[in-house]
Amino acid sequence: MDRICPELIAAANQALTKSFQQDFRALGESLSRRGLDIKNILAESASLTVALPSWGFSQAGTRFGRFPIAGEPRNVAEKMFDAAVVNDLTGITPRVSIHVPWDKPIDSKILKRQATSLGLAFDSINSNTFQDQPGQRYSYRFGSLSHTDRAVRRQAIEHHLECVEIGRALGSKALTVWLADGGSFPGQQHLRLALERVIGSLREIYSALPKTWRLFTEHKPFEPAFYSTVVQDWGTSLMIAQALGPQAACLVDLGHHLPNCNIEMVVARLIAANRLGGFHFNDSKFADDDLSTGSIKPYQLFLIFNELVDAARDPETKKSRPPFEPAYMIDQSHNLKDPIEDLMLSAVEIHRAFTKALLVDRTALARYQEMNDVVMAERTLKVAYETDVSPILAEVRRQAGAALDPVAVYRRCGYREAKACERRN
Ligand SMILES: [Mn+2]
Repeated sequence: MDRICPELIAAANQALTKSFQQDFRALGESLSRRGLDIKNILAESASLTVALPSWGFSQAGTRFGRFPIAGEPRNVAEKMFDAAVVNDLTGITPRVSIHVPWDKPIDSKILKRQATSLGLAFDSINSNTFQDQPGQRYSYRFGSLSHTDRAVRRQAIEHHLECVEIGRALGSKALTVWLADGGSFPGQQHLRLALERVIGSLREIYSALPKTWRLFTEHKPFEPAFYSTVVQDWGTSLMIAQALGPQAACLVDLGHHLPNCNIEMVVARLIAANRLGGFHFNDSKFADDDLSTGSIKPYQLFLIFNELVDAARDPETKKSRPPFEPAYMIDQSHNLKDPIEDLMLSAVEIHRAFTKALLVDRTALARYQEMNDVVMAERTLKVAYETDVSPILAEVRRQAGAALDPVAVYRRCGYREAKACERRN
């Protein structure tokens, strides 16, 4: 069993049709009382797609342990089948982001062919210079692109050039640099020189980037370095992007901020600088980057999409070069949940936040902001946020041939049980 059969999805949808249609009609009526046409919202809502992380299909566990479930994928080809299940049932996740070397293809042509046959394409390619790989000449123990030794930096640069080559063969259009360099103790690293070396190394990578590609850097305040991460916040990430050139942009991982950080402000500033590259979606309670998207702070996710929708509708942003096209991707760890179920539900939560942001009455909001009417301005956002857009999300899925209720179909089809028999080590 490799795909969810379309007849099964259609039959499951058929059983829900009556109640679904009632809910959709009721929402349409309530939106029309607010001057909104559900057909227009539906069309805009259907424009969202989110990429899936190749590393998100197994139980990654925590530093304390890993509790694998039966039927986990053993290689990148098996991960592609799992990704196809997520996309077949949600209809909004048609791309996979590959991590090298964890999911380095043995033959990129064969992997690309498999992806195409599953209705999938490839998103950005992700590097890894935060672990030593077997056979590697120099260690990254004291850093990679920021290392004091030029030979180590050269090795890390070469790895990124290899990622670009693999990405080219797969049809990727972006390189995401996972840069964990930093120091765990005061005095360990010269703070300014470490950044200079990172920018120098990235310049060499940037100069080898195909002209149609983008290069994303991700910031993170700590971990694995516990005192000073070289790219610790969006300011440093922006400095790097501006030093490199127009193809470089900043990636915002929602879990890579210190507690209580106003992430929608970070997003607004990066948009203003025309350097918002995209997102790694996840959620966080304390300072982690592992929890399911929308599981802890759904209002924050909505407020982030509110900035994105606002910018997308702004005539000034429409004129920006390179164009305003943030890349959306999930980057979370699955410790307890079945990764396929969690990725489906996370994609739906991202879709939900985006669709709610489409409902914001921006004319009224601008007026209240001009009048300094704080209560009504906030209320305008809350009215959109409090609207249950589930029927719109379901209709987008239905029109894409996907499931009204993805998890229910997944549980009924027995995919995981079939894989548990097939995928024995
Ligand atoms: Mn990330």
